[in-house]
Amino acid sequence: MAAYKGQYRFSFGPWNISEGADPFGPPVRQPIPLAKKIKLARKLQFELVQFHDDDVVPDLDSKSSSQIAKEARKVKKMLNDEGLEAEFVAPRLWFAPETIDGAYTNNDPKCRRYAITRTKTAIDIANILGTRKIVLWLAREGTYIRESKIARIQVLQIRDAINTFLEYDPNICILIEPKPNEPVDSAIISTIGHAVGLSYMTADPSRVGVLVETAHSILAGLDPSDDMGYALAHNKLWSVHLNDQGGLKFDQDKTFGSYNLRRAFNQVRVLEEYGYGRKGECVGLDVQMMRTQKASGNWKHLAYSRERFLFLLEKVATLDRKIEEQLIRERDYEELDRFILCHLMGKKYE
Ligand code: GLO
Ligand code: MG
Repeated sequence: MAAYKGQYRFSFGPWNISEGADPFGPPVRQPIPLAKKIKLARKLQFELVQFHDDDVVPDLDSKSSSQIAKEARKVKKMLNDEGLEAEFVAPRLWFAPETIDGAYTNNDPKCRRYAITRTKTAIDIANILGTRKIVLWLAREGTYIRESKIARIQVLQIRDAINTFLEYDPNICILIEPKPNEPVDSAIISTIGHAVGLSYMTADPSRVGVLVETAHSILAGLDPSDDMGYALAHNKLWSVHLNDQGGLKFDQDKTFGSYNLRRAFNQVRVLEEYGYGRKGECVGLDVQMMRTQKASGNWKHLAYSRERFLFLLEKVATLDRKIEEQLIRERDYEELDRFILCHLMGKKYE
């Protein structure tokens, strides 16, 4: 298939410009106000912003619905003023005391009710920001010890929660963002296969899709471009979180392509060649700068992830398909391996 140079729209979330706290140390940079982050997005040539519900309205749980609507409208105005759009809203279901042991799958029915109500508020915020996309990163839907919950029940609890949201707002789409572990030991919807399977169990599978995050696929021991291909084959790849990850460690959210350029190339390639972005899907980044980074350089991980995506797009467009096809026909994969590496390294192949 001939490479098609698509039009891509990029996005990131306010949490991608962080203060650098980790479980072993305090913040190392001053917090940046949302309005400044939104301006920076514009400056870095991003066109959309991703949000948690409480990125839009801080301390959400303590506010009335009219106060929430008022604050959300202010953020919508900030976006409008910069010519930006919201890509999605994600309910943050892992901070409140009610979500200590899970949200939709909490063993306590009161806590499950909290999670449903909180998600409906996130949907209301999404409507004010003008996006139909709701991302569910199912952070604590899983177990710290196996015996505390039963997978057979948890799956159906998540399905029922999703059905409630589909009914609550007939316009929204749900994007499931799976991750195999962290913060829980074992997540119940741990891979893209699980998420796609779950989407078909819901009341309206045409409104339930997935978001593939590079690091999450790698943490599951899978190849992110294969996960993207799988979701594309189901017409369910509605967003991505590009970043990078050095194997089975904590979730590193490194700058796209910084660990494994070839793996990044294959992600760009599958997106470019199979129509991603042509229906308005975004190239979302979920990258974190290194803790060592000084505040003055707090934009580099974002700008350079975008730059690398565009660079790899060129690599996709200039790959000599005839040589590739011939090597595949000859089943000479050792030679194909060398051909791809020469191409990525900018070496003449002969
Ligand atoms: C963490 C997730 C997280 C989500 C975000 C949006 O591992 O990647 O960053 O993407 O909360 O739902
Ligand atoms: Mg993510």
